Amino acid sequence: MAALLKSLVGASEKSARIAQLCRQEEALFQLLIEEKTGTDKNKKFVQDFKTLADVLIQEVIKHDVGKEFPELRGHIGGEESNQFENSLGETLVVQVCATQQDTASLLFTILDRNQPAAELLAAAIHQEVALQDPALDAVALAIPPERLAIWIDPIDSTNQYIRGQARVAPIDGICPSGLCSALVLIGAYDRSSGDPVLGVINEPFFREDPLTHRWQGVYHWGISYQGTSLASLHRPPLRPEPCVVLSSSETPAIQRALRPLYGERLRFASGAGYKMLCVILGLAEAYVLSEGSTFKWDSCAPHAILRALGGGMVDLEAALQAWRAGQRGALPELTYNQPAAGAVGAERWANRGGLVAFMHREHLEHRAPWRWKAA
Ligand code: 2IP
Ligand code: CA
Ligand code: CA
Repeated sequence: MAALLKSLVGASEKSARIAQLCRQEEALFQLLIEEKTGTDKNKKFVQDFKTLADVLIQEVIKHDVGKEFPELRGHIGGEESNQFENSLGETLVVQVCATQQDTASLLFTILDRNQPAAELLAAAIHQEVALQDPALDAVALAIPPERLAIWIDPIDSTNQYIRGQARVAPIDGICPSGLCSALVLIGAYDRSSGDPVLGVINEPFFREDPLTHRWQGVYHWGISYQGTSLASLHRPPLRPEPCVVLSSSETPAIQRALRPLYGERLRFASGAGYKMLCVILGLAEAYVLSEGSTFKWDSCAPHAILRALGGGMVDLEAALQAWRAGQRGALPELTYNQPAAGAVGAERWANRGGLVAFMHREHLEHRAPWRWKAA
């Protein structure tokens, strides 16, 4: 298990470096920011490049983890497909090739013959990531990889990633927007039960070094399997004045329903993964989302960490239905192995009933959806 955990953390570190590189290296940065000043053609190309950063990172994770754990091949899914349409309308398959040079040649054709960009990315894709983390080495828990499958969100909060605001003032520790909400999310779940088992959240833009202006990242992980829980973080306490974090596009009805319970302590932030991380870190007691705008790849990793720390993530609609039917026992936690019936495309994997992420069950009981007057 330690080997799989290390492999996923290593893959998240490599992903974070690629995400940082695209913002730090001039040749790549230009591709990202052209959107603000460029012509229509550039706009289209930048649109492509955003997608390319996502697609590439997902392929790197798939490649590296699949190489180490052949049992997982064919069971690693994510937000992106590896079919990528370039600015000329050609469909190309993005993949990690056998050598750095081959990858660079493939990227050269994808990136409109931009050699410096292709070489920088290929070098980052083929680099070795050495982890020095005694806490990871100490993990000894055997979970057969053939029982697991993986969901990847290569970059969550892509809009904030592209916008790239480095200095956004946090409100009680929570940044309403900015680069800090761009995260790499890798979650493993049990193929047969669908329960989340292992999660890694990487924050590539955790801190900017004041001298070098280079970004420093940080990662968090958690495992919850058959009664054993391990995590890189401690369970945060339930504060006497809890707060809830919401999407800035959350419906007015939900905001009105929550006001009596949280008073002024309603916080707003970008990024579904970031809001879940806020609950994991104890910056918010809950994240409530009333719409089906997140997907399995958004919630799997944070959910696994929440469970490792004694929290959870429930389907909001199912929770309301259960309450109305008088069932107050087991909570309808999200699961990860079944596509939504009748849906097509990405929608198959949407968390269609909305969700509530929480750390303390007693908090959920006291301020739960069933106590919302207007909901
Ligand atoms: C998005 C991203 C958005 C979020 C949306 C996710 O994923 O996390 O920020 O909306 O639900 O699907 P909001 O910020 O309103 O919570 P991606 O960036 O990967 O498309
Ligand atoms: Ca996402
Ligand atoms: Ca994404």
